[in-house]
Amino acid sequence: MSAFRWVCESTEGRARAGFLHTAHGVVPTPTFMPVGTVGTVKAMTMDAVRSTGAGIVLGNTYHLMLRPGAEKVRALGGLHRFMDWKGPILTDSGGFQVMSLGALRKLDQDGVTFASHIDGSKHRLTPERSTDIQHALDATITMCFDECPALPAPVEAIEASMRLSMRWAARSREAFARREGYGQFGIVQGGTELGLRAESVRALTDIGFEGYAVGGLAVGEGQALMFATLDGTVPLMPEGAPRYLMGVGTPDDLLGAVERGIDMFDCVMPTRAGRTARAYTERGTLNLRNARHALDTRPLSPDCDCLACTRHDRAYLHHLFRANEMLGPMLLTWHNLAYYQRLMRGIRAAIVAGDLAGHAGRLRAGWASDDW
Ligand code: PRF
Ligand code: ZN
Repeated sequence: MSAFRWVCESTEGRARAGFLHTAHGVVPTPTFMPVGTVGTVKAMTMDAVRSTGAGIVLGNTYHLMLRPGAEKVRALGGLHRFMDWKGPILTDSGGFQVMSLGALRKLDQDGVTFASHIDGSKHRLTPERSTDIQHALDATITMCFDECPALPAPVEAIEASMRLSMRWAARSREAFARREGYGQFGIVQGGTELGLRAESVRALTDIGFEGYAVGGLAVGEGQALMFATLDGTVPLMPEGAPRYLMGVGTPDDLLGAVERGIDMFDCVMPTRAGRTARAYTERGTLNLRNARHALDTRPLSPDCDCLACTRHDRAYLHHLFRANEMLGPMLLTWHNLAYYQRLMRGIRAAIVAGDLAGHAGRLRAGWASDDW
């Protein structure tokens, strides 16, 4: 089995094309990870997820510890077998979900105590417990247990939170069981304060991880501030390790972040939007519930090889959503994930060909055209 490593293939400006080698296979980067929160990419079979070209998926410590429970997943052969995904799986560490789900919670220096959003039962997560759970799930990539403050927040609060996350990162690393082909990522925090971001990168590189994530963004600061923060942060991160921007984003966010040196992404957008009739395409987004699609016999996107685009037309998709049929969310989730994977393949090919600048211009012109 090969060691966990990221190998650069080519660069254009700060953008990188490479390969992530793991115990569960090799993933070309930049890559987008579909979100499989509770051991399922909602509305999709794993064969359908595979057919879009996805190479790695994400799972969640928080949700899986509550249901069915990490020990149950371990007893059932680990998350790969449980959900039928043989490729790499990255699991988020839980802290972000405890906060973002607004669960009743109490944060202290040691960890966080919270009430389950399912039945109100009391649970506790610490860096050690989160890391152990991710081990029980058999995550290919384990994330550090961190805290992500909502923005805007007072600088002092962001500073204290970042320093807490760095102490938790050291404890997460201590608790991590090293295995060939498996890795653990540190998470850079510090809001939009570049000085705090630099301190956070130093703290994490001193500990040493197989990869580094940028957390604490896309939490209300807006795209311009997010990009400015990446401009000041990513160049400080180790060149030889994969870089992951957590919870981002729109196609335009992904393109801008790749241009700034990011290799990995995850986001609920393509799957969540698909369930609510919103489609991402080369020509911007559209809502299939809109009456203008009722008699439209064109495919959703002529460039797409997904089932929704090759076997059905816009009028049928419109009908499915108006009739609240479950095939509507299924087909549109499939399409959106196919679009996100096609987007990443195109961006990667452009970096390798040395034409990211030209490709980016054409992508942005297409999204702006809104040509229906
Ligand atoms: N930390 C963790 N998970 C996350 C984030 C974070 O800061 C974000 C921020 N966009 C999304 N998911 N652990
Ligand atoms: Zn499609």
